[in-house]
Amino acid sequence: MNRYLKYMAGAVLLVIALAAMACQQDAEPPAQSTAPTAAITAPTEPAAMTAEATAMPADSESTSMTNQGDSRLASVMSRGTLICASNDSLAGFGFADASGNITGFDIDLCRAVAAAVLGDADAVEYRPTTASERGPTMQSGEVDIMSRNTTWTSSRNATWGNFAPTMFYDGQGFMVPKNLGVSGMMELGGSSVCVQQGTTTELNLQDFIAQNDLDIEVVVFPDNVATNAAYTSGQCDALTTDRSGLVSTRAGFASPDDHTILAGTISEEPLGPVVPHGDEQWFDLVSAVMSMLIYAEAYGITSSSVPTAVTGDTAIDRLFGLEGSYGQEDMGLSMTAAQDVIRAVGNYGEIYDRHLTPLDLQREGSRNALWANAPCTDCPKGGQVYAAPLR
Ligand SMILES: N[C@@H](CCC(=O)N[C@@H](CS)C(=O)NCC(=O)O)C(=O)O
Repeated sequence: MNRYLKYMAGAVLLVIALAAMACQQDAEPPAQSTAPTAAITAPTEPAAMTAEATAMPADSESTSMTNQGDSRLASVMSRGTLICASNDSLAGFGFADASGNITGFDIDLCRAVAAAVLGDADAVEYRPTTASERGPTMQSGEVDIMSRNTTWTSSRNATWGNFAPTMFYDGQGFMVPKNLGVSGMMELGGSSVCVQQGTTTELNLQDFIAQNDLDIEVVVFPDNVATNAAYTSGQCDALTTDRSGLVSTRAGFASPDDHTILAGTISEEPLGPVVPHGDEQWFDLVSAVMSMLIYAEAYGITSSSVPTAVTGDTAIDRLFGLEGSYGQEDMGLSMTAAQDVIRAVGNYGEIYDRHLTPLDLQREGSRNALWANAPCTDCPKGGQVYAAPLR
């Protein structure tokens, strides 16, 4: 019996020792997690994709600083301004006038965040950023937000920052001079196409050419101005970018009617704001500002009808901080932040009408209408514009 007990005790000890060894092995990081960053760049990816997804700033110190948990909200508040990477050459979305004032649909999102955090929509410092500068700019941590016709993709999400809800749903298209006689995208074989580097546009064009076995000469330029100038001077037969970008660009031509935007799109381009990785509170706050704009429209509240006393409508009262909470305390927002936001920039529909309706970018019937059963009575519905409910 004693011998049997001794045998059992030995067996139990052996099992415990083996289990401990196994646990230790589990605790080791898996081999692939220590693989060098370069492994992310699959050799089969097109060069442009590789460069876009992995471009890192020469000195990544400031990136690690933001990743260590410094509060972005605290630094914006102590600085007194929001630093916003923007476009300055795309009319309607982000465009600088002769005196350097930047306005547009994307710009108003930065203004809305500044109003939410600082109570002042003008407290924004803009950093005009070309397409290829976007990755390094986000990774450096030098801006608080980027709001600039930027497509949300998985690799950008993994390497540039977190994308807040989409502000404009788009797809890539082509524009040609009417006298080229091309009436569809599949007729572009044998032509040359101008495109800007560092964009999803450039990558999608490569896919489109390969998939359809088209003989297209791709002519790449470093920025918007150079790309458009090359197209208008006839250096290439066609211009490709997001359809909204084509509409905006064509509106600036001397003779817009001489150019056709071909029917159809070759990609998905959900355009929205990005915040640096490493600060969830800041990401949540920016996402909530998008919710404020969208739900203010859904509830029929405009810049001139912001309530400051309880209305009796629970959802409206919660949004404007008059009753209940949607998490303002946890996000570091004042209870009445939405009052400042909507008074300063208006609701989503007002922003759209101010900047995009003049370009003839039809909202009604497009994906940029509010979701199908949004509660408003006089807003365009049946689209995809939607964000986290405020509660
Ligand atoms: N949505 C696409 C294209 C964005 C883009 O940068 N488009 C060009 C052409 S419309 C632009 O805005 N360029 C301005 C610049 O780089 O100065 C992306 O995110 O890659």
